[in-house]
Amino acid sequence: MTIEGTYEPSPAQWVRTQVASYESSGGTEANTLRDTGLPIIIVTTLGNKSGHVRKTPLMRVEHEGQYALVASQGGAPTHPVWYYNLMADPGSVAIQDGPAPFPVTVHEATGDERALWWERAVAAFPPYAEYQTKTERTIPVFVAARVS
Ligand code: F42
Repeated sequence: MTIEGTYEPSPAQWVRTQVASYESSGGTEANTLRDTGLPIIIVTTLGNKSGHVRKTPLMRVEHEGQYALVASQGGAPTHPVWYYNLMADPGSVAIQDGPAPFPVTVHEATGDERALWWERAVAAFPPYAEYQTKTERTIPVFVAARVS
């Protein structure tokens, strides 16, 4: 299953290279954050302004088939712009975690749900905790569930 539209690769070379390698190898290559050994997933969204297909590597935070998508951007003061794509069209999202992408629906987690998924996210990728100390903004956490 794919999100229809013109794919617009990331302007960041390391990101678009990781996406290309991950997809062309069916998720068997370029599937970690650099040499950390920590797994990543590829999230496809629809550009909320361009309508183009955007692909974003994110750390893999998975629990019983659901995923957290953490809009950390290294603790930058602003959200990554894929955040606005998800907010605009949470029904046009796919995750690739292995050989092929699958459709998901996402919602932004708040309150206890966010606290639970934040704990899972930091367990999967401890730097998230440090990123949160670097910024005034509360790092958004989306929960993605497969569309059955
Ligand atoms: N980023 C995270 O936030 N969390 C992670 O866990 C994470 C892990 C990770 C692992 C591996 C890796 O290679 C990268 C990783 N990143 C992680 C970085 C992530 O892949 C993104 O590069 C980063 O989050 C920034 O996302 P971004 O969407 O802000 O990317 C920018 C650079 C970008 O692509 N900008 C485009 C451009 O042309 O400047 C526009 C993209 C876009 O979606 N445009 C929308 C459109 O309509 O087409 C409009 C968006 C708007 O409303 O302005």
